[in-house]
Amino acid sequence: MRTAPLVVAASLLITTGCGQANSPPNSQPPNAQGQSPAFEQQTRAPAINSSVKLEQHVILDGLKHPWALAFLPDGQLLVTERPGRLMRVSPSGQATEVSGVPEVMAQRQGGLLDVTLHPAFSDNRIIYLSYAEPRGRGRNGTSVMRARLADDGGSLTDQRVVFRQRPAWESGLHFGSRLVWDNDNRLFVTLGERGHEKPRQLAQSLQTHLGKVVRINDDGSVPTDNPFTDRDGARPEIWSYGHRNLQGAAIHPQTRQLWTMEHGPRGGDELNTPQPGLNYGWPVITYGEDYSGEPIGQGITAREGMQQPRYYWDPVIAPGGMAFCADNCPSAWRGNLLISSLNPGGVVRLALEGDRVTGEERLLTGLGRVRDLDFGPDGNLWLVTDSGNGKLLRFSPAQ
Ligand SMILES: [Ca+2]
Repeated sequence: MRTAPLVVAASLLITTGCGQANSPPNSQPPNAQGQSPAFEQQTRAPAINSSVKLEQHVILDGLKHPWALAFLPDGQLLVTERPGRLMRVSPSGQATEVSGVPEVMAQRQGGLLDVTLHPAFSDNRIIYLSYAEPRGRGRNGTSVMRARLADDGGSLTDQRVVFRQRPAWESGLHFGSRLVWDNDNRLFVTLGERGHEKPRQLAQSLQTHLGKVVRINDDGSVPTDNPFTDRDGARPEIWSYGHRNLQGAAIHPQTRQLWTMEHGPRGGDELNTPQPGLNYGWPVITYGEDYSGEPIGQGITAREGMQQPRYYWDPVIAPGGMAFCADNCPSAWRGNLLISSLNPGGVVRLALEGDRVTGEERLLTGLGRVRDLDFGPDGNLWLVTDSGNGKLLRFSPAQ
């Protein structure tokens, strides 16, 4: 157990939509040449500008590569740090380490990743953690642990691993792994395809969990209405497939549909609304190109039976977490989707009409790498920056 020094909240007024903290979206040429969107405004939607005045509060600094944040009902937050710490943080920045987290493979992109509360947390105090789990012989894979947060908030008890991505792989790349609950208290887990050439192909194989969205019950069992429960040889946890590395997921506040963000190749980040049983194309179809400059596969962007992304970015935004602005967030952003960006950094705001993107704004780009964000019960925008001196920041509407 460790108590971090109280950080005096430092405030700074930022007006979004103008000044140096922002840059116009879509001002750079695409990486991949000769590719065309499948429909109008599938990429490079018109630039929009909300000019919301925000006050920045530094709640905590000195965090080691924070990956995720989650709000507790008492107003405190849980924050994961990728090297393997779970912190409980008061709104004023008093931080205490929570003991009992799983052993993690803390190398490259691996480590302690997402955290979410059980839908009935107020009654059962159960939380879920996703992480890169060492599986022996140099291999690892994404796993999900459920555990009870002790009444004093200082430790985890009753730990149980409820999901293991299979097969394990010798890789430090592409773990996913955002955790979100659907309307029926089933848990979506987003899973990467482990990054290398061989496992990449397995994003198309229903016999593996690589490059998939899976859906499980709160005890890890398989919901009977999952799409592949009757398919011979298919992993029954699979919800959708053909994904690359999804680190963002959220449930739409009105439609209650799952929305996801995934890291594509150079020039191919995607926004999707994954439907049960459907194929999202990776690595057969994709926008963008390999980091070597070579095409991915045959270099095609569309094929029958494979779903188009709702929206894509070339150049990329390197998306982390995402959150919808529902009812108590800044009114200029109502109904919008906010996405954290690792590169170029800051926050990407999308205006939506149904599931179509109608406008894009880049906010707070001066922050650098932002790994996760969410709107708090206070309606403020909270986020964590990804570095060895990572920060937990709160942005309130300026008075
Ligand atoms: Ca895709």
